[in-house]
Amino acid sequence: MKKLLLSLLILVTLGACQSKNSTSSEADPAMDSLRREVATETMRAWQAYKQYAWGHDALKPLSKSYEDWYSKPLYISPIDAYSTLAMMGFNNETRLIEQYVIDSLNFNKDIYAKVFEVNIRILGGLLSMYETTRDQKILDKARDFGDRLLPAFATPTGIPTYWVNLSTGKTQGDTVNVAEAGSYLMEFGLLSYYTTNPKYYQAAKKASVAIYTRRSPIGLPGSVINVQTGEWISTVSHLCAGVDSYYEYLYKAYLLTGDQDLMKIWIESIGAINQYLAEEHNGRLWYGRADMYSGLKVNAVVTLYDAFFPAILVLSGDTARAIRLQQSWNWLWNKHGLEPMAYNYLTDSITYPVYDLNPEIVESAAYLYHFTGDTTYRNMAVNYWASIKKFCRDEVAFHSVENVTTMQPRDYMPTFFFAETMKYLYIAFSERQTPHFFNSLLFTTEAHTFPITSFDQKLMKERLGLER
Ligand code: DMJ
Repeated sequence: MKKLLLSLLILVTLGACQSKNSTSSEADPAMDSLRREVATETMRAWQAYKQYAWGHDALKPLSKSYEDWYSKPLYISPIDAYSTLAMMGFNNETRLIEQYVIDSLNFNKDIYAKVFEVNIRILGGLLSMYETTRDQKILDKARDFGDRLLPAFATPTGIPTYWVNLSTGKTQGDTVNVAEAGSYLMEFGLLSYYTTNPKYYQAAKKASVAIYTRRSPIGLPGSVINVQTGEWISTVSHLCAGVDSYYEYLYKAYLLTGDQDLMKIWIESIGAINQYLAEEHNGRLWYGRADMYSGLKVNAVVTLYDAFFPAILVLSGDTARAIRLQQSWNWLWNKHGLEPMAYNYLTDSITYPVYDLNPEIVESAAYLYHFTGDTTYRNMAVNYWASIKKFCRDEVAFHSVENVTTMQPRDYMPTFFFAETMKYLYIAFSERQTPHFFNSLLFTTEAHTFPITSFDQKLMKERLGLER
């Protein structure tokens, strides 16, 4: 009897191990229930936003109030949340947002907005709304907003200033980081496609190419630049926060537009990244910081934003490095229960302990699961979701954390929690299909989605001004 029980136990354990790390695309009731839970929790947080912060930019869930980015609100949370609510099928809510955008949203506001941040959140969100609805009035809002951003690009280098006044078009801020300089190819490319006006894409491309042409002889850009002179303010090269989406958009915008120049820049860039920034430490792969001219490492501080990179690696075909890098980030997450904003992998110390409900590690787990079919990555997402519920869920929604070693709460729910974190969790727990999420949809850096097949490549070339 004992023997029989033992054999049964071994069989059950083996079965459990197999399902833990297997390659499967079969429906899994546990995942289905997690997916539904993510949708329910998204709706709970959304209802809290509506109750306590409607008409404003972001929810402060602990004080049950709101925070606006500027002296006048830009309605950032709903615009950012739209594509996630649409993916989850919350059609009453998406209609409500569409109506508000059409009836009440007016960008003619005398405020200086951060060009990078409002591009990825507001312009990206509006374009995804247009892709879903095909409502001309929404495209008009997106075009109006794009036109208000364009004056920022009228610099000698073509790299946008940090701020633009949405009403007057006046600009401020001559120093920007590389992400702020070169993360417009997707949104501006889409805007050119929909409006048939190449001026947006051409401005975005000029800015990204301006970074590329100022690379060092070994192929690395710096990280901070003067938009008037094109002089590097920081010659430290990395792919961490402040540079990340420049690289992300080279590859993703190539997929969107078919622009061969971007592919050429990407190939050269990824070669230099792997040669000079990659570093092994204690058997783990990291991407550190190096001097752009010598290629020598200057710093081993990484940021949780860098966890977007496994997603780009697997998307661009380098699954081996994607897996190794995801393992490093997963290790760091498990060390604390959530990831710290900045961490030094050589000294094994946290240099900035905040966790802001960021999506990147979940994003990469979702990509790896759907690309490889290996449930290891889906199980990573199960673990991330469990920690987020444990440490960040509150009475009405979810909040950031001041310090991942004490889990001290911070009274703020960033807009990308709706746009990205909840969307990538939902996708990680969704059944694999053919084609899967990441080869049927294009995701902007803020995870606004666009079906790949909805773009005619011949029209794309004409409308973006790629025909020579
Ligand atoms: C998002 O706003 C975007 O993904 C951006 O490119 C960098 N990361 C934040 C969220 O962490």
